[in-house]
Amino acid sequence: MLRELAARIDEVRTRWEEESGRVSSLEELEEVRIRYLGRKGLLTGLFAVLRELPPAERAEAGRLLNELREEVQRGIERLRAELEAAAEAERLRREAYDLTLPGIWRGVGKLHPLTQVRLEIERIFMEMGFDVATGPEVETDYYNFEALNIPPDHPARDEWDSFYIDEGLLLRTHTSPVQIRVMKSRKPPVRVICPGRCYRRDTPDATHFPVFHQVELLWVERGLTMAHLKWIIEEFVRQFFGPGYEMRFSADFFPFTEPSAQVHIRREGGPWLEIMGAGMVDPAVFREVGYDPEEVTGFAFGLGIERMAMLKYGIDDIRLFFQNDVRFLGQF
Ligand code: FA5
Repeated sequence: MLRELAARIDEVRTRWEEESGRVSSLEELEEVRIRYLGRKGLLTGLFAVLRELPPAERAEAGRLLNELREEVQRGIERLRAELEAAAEAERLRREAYDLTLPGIWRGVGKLHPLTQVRLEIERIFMEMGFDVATGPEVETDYYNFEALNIPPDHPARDEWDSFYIDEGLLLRTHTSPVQIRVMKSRKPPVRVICPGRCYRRDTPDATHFPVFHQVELLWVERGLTMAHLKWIIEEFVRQFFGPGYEMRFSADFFPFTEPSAQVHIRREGGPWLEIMGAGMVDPAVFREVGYDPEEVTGFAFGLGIERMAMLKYGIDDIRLFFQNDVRFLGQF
């Protein structure tokens, strides 16, 4: 009886050694465990036989059986540890970042050259003590023309022909209406710049576009003269362009300034380009906004941002700014 059981134990051991050697996953290991140690498992079956042995043989048979059971249990634990370690290593391998792969290039945006130039102009004047003010692009006829001493039939309206929204409402043709809005809301002294977009029925060419940008400047105080105006402009041009540029100051006419001037700039040897209109604020404008022209004087100018950018970067056609070609815009 004992010999018979011992032979079956050897059979089960041989089979176990063979089957456990083939286990390659935790699922298979669990199947093997159940087949040997489960409630109806091979070893459990042998323990049932044990109970049928004569008492004298039980102790020896029990020892043999327990030896096998421990062998199987240790084997299962070892295999489980190995398989879990392998699974963990595989998970780490799968989740690892490959630092040698090239990254995904998202590209970095840049400010439009007109924005860069506007910010530079604002910086220079803010350092000189000017505030920044803004006004609406959709303006009334009153602010765009009438308050600036341009009555309905004035010939200057041809030069500044606009896009009309309805009678009395239009897209502003310059930033000068912001002067009026500022003076009507503040007492002198006033020292502001007003950057913004303007619209005119101008046919596009190398130096004109129907949409463009200006920076208005207005300084009102006691005792200001044309000499102050000229100094401010010269100082600004010197800071903005640096050496290698020339400036030309000549007479002009605007209904809202008296006297009036225009300013041209060129790179040494290049063509002259008009950058601004300027002048001493006309007494009629001061009266319109409730300032006393006997008390204060002032000056103003309207500067074209596109023209400044063209001169600074050597761009010979204004239309390039509005074609939105990043190969062009990315250069600045
Ligand atoms: C004016 O607009 C006046 N408001 C300027 C002014 C302000 C004079 C305060 C006196 C006191 P003008 O039309 O010349 O003036 O325009 C001024 C500048 O705007 C020009 O020198 C030019 O640089 C720019 N500009 C005008 N029209 C265009 C256009 N169609 N495209 C690009 N730039 C333009």
